[in-house]
Amino acid sequence: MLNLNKSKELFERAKKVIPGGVNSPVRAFNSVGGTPAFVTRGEGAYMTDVDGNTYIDYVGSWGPFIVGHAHPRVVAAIEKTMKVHGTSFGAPTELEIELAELITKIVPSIEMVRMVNSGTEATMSAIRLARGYTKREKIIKFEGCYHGHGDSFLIKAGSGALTLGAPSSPGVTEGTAKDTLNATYNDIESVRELVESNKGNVAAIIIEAVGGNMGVVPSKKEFLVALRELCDKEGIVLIFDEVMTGFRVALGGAQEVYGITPDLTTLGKIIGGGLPVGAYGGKKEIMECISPVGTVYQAGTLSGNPLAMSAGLETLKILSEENPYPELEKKAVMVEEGFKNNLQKLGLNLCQTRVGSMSCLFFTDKDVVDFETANSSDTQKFAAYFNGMLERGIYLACSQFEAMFISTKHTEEDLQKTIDANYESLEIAYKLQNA
Ligand code: KE4
Repeated sequence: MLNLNKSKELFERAKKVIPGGVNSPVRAFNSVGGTPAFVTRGEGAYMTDVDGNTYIDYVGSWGPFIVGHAHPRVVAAIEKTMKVHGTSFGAPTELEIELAELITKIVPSIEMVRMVNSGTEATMSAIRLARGYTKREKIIKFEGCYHGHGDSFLIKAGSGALTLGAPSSPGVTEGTAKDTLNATYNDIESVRELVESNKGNVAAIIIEAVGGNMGVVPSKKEFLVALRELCDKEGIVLIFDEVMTGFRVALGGAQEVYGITPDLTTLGKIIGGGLPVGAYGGKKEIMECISPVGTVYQAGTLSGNPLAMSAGLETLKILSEENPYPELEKKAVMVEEGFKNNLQKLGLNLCQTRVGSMSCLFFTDKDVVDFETANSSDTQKFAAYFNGMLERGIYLACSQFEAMFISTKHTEEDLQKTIDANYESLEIAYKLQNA
């Protein structure tokens, strides 16, 4: 049994002053049971908790740490900015230009980009921009996709909203909800029906080209092609929410993997290198509708602050210079094959999905292609598996409806240890232990 005594004490203390003891709901371990480990150190592929337990980390702060926790170059960049310049001025700085220039160089569809402080701010701003640009009201999202906690998105949402049983959140008014239409992922007919029944009034379609918030659910290429064609035909703004996939599944994100050009892209996680950064960008013609050039308003006290810019800039420089994607692919294939062999040995038929270094093991024998099939997973068995892995020093996302992230810092030894732990934890989850 893991010694989590100090975490237990801290959790009780936290719950007195923070709702659920956490500052983001999914962290509370509600869907897997037990006490969340309170972390005191992250380094490379590892995290250590207050009781001294060290884990191989496959959450990476929910995606940002593709080059590992506390990468020496990122730490040095943050230290330099803090010591030489400062943390925030509320005035323009050269660092913002550098990060914007690098993003627009790496992602050709992004001609201009605006920095914000989270993925939620990025997606909220992108749909406001699309509505202002098209003068239309409705947005189409996909059931099971998660675009942050903006009111317009908390209708049949994924991630923590799904995990904690409130995909459509209380507090979102009817007035807001009526302008959000939900289609079925990978089902172009469901999109066409909504477009037809709201002819001329759909401002944007927003999609995670690789769903990462109902577990990992890749979209089908032909679906995205049809989506692009439909948006072109109907004058709808196509928004790729690449907060999770940006710089993750390829340097150029999911749009590079699929070869589809969105009109707007939202970013987050990796572009902050572990500090709070989000961004939205795309066609100049659309982006110039944003204040102060245009009249669509969006602002932020700490947007583009030099401290966060330096962490994100250094992370993207490392990814651009080192091109770790072939290596990440090899590591991810090793884990996928190892899990597959374990499943065969145990006589289990579970669905694995993966795009690049983000993957998911679904506790269902269905082929997971959308929210409904993802939701057929046995979350009780996932919880038993999760705790088996945690006991063995493997830190996974504490929900069936999240992703497993491999970083440049995971070693082959780490991966083999994970594969071995996967075998034993599946035995526990399915009560297959040899007598
Ligand atoms: P943030 O506001 O949490 O920075 O980003 C929201 C967001 C937007 N779009 C996508 C595709 C996302 O995955 C996210 C946030 N992802 C979740 C993890 N699935 C954040 C973890 C959490 O909520 O604690």
